[in-house]
Amino acid sequence: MRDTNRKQMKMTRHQIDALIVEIVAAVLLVADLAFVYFNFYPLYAILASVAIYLIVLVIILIKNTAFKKTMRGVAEQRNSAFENLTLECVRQLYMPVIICSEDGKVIWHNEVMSRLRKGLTPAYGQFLDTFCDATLDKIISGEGSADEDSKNEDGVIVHFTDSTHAEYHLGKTFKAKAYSVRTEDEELFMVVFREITDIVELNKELIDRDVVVAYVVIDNVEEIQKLEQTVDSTATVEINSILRRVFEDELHGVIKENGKYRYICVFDRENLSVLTTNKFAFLDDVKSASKDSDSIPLTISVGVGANEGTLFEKESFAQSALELALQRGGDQAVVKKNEELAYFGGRAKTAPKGSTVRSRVIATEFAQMIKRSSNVLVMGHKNADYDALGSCLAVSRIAKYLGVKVNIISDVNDENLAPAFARLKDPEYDNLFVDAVEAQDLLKSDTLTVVVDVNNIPICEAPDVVANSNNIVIIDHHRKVAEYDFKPNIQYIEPTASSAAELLSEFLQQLLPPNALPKVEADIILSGIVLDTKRFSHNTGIRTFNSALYLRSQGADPGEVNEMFKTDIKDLIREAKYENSVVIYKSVTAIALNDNEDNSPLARISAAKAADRLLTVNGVQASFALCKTNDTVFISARSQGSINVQLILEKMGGGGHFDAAGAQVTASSTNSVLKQLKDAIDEYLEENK
Ligand SMILES: [Mn+2]
Repeated sequence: MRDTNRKQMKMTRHQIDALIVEIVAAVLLVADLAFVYFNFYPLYAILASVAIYLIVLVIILIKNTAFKKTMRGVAEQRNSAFENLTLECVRQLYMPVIICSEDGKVIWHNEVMSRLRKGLTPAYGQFLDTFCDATLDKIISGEGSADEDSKNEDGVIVHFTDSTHAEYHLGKTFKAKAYSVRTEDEELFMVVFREITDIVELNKELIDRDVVVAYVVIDNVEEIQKLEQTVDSTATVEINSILRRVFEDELHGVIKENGKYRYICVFDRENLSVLTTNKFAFLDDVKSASKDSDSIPLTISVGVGANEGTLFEKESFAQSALELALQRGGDQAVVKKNEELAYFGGRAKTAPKGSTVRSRVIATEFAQMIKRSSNVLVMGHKNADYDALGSCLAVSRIAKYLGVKVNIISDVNDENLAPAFARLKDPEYDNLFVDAVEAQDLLKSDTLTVVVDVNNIPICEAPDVVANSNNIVIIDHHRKVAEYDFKPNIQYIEPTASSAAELLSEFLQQLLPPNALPKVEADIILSGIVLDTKRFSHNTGIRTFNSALYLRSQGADPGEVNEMFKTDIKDLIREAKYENSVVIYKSVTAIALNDNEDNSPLARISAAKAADRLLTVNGVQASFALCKTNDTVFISARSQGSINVQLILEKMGGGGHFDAAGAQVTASSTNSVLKQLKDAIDEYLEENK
């Protein structure tokens, strides 16, 4: 580029010279003309001047041509020197180089290329793709390049494919890149092959020899300690030696203690298959390390980070795999490889999915407590509902399975539970239900008393029985209201669970063999979940569906469960009384009144149902149903989740949950209570602006 510029500049200077010469010649000519004209004949003057002008022109022409010739000569000399040099470089280059025509025919190749294709030289006139696994077009476009981002930058991976002389290039990998070379009349391509065999092999070896990181924890130590059991120290020693055997002797890796009951392990990726093919069998060895049958067996969870990448990335993968193993209930291994997850639950049986470590540990402890007792008494709350009854039945089934005598304290004449009791016709249930008085007679020093679906002892079915018991277990899903003046042996209170039936279903799943739960019990337990979740629309989590799935697998029939929820005509009329009096208050709450109710225990239930139904009205975030019987007004409140009805009714002496609460007020008319309620709502909305 710069060369041509300079050339152009010189030519211009030369033209200026010529111009000056021409001007001088013209001046001379005019002077000469004037001289001759005045001294001789005009004809001579014209002839002489034309002659002089012609001579000048010839001189200029000759000068110009000579200059151009010289310049061309210099340029030509330089070009041929460069061409020779370039060709020599390419020829001697250690990399194979081929020059092809546009259609991929070999025109020229260097010596390295001929050495590479020994005995086949020259390949002139052959098409590139007859001895190479890529066409010229593919190499030019960079298509199929290993790295899509650096398309055509780095070249295309190719192999020489001539089978007759395979031994000279077998297994060698090249990256080919094409450069366009333009001559005057055609476009040629110079293809340069860069050998990357070593890099490919090294990369493969690196991946093979790549390490994986694993975390191992003894997952139930904390839960065991919460139950005030001591951790079996001989078992922990035994587990330690099992882990060393597996990770050091079998996997030839490294294992280091990384906190209490927690280990970090590093081993070669090629050994990971040792673990996966026997499905982490050592999980079972660990479980049997706790030989003392009286204690809860220690179990471990394993998280393996088997992704490619830095050690740091692998460690964080191992960490998240471990968390997943723990969330899924522990006693299992999770291998995380990029987006892929593999679960291993030991050989003996698969770990129950969805439930927590806590659920599993407590179920085991609960079963052991039942086994140590002479008999079991189980009860729900006063005015029991399906959740309470279903949970009682679940506990009784566990006790029966473990061979321990069991009774449920319940009012068999409760109208509200009639559809359920109507189903328990089997003689097996004849002597199962007792009242609070009978229960007192059954209470012995080694009786286990189980309270389900309630944790506030004064409102349970038989508070006196609880007060006189030595061994108490409380299983509930309501938030804990108060501390106890006694110490329950097990306190399993999980406010995140939808229902007590959900928690007990997990226990059944863990403690009972498949198909040991009678269909009728599965139906009633499922009805408990259906009731408390308002048909799976409230407080429903993964564990809720997991429990429902289990109950369904044991024969629970949603259709028959639905039958139990059917209202009779009296209920319908009772509930209809609310409908005429609905008012929307403060645009987000709905209030309904029922002024003339008979003094039936069903009155409160009708209020609850009315409040439930009001919540289905568009825009209503909280609902209140007021029901008057004699001198008492019952209030049932429900919330969609944004307004805390518990706080509102607490202002009126009531209580309950965030989304379901109740109160009873002594009053002669609903109107005065309505006024109080509106004040409470105002106050709450003011406080929670
Ligand atoms: Mn409940």
